[in-house]
Amino acid sequence: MRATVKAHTNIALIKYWGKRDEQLFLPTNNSLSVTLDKFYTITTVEFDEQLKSDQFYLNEKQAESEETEKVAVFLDRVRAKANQTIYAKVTSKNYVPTAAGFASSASGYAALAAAAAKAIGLNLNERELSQLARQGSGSASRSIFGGYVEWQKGIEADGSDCYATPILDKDAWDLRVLSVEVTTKAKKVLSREGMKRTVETSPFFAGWLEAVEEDLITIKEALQEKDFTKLGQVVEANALKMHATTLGANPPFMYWQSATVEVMQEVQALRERGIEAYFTIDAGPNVKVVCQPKDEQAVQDALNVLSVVHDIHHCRVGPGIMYVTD
Ligand code: 2P0
Repeated sequence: MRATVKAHTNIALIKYWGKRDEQLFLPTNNSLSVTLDKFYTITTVEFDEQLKSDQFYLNEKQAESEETEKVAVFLDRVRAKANQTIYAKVTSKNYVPTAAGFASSASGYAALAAAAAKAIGLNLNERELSQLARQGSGSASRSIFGGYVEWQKGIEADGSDCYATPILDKDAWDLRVLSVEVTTKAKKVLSREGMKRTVETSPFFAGWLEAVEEDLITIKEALQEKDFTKLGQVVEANALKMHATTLGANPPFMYWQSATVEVMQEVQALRERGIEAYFTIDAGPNVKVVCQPKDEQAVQDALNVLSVVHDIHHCRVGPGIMYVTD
């Protein structure tokens, strides 16, 4: 009753921003991501009759009780599916630089879902795993798959039609994502809290929902045609629209810092110099820059000059979940 899974993190090119059901993690809109090869989580789940409660070890230390409780709640879903009551020991290692602003929850819950399901003897396909991972963290639904992935919001109240599907294989289009870590000061509003506040209070949220439909059509065309300009333009514009909703929230908030804006402006200046790169930003101050392989070095050189840039991580398109034999 033991299994180990490796899952990679992903970056949304069209953002997940808003839930229609917080318990089931059902989103208000479809999102589209690319899985990244550089950052991942490896998780082992072992169900054991001897245990009196679930145990969670993260990066070789016993996790805090709050995190262990979240994992236990997730395992309750797995146990309910399998008609079991047995507790588990979960050992997880994150190869995700938290300072780089990548949510380890995406790779974390994708790995946990697949390892727990396998260990308890549930024979779930990838679609079912995506639905399960979603109930730990929304973006984890996309990390089951490699390459370019769309998460379908679905319309059913029970989430039965809400899962991710692969759109384009990882080897179909070699794009690069530079994760640009900037100097940070402010505390951030957690994405879960930020999206809730935006849904409930921002008058711009209705505009976001309308715009995202169009952006999804555009990006899927770009992926089909491998049209990088089309892709980059819609990626950057979509991120800006997501962030615009936060300014209308009550109380208002913003994820950008001055360093964030400096990087954004440098990316735009690069384009004026003929180097095609586009940015996207998640619920934090760091910036991810998307470019083609031929321009990766030039983008890196330009960003490295900025004093606000701490570190740059280079990512390629990554694979879906993998079962690891001990
Ligand atoms: C995304 N983000 O599509 C968006 C863009 C942040 C900005 O998914 O509440 O950790 O666990 O479902 O998945 C980060 O939020 O949120 C996120 P929950 P999650 O990647």
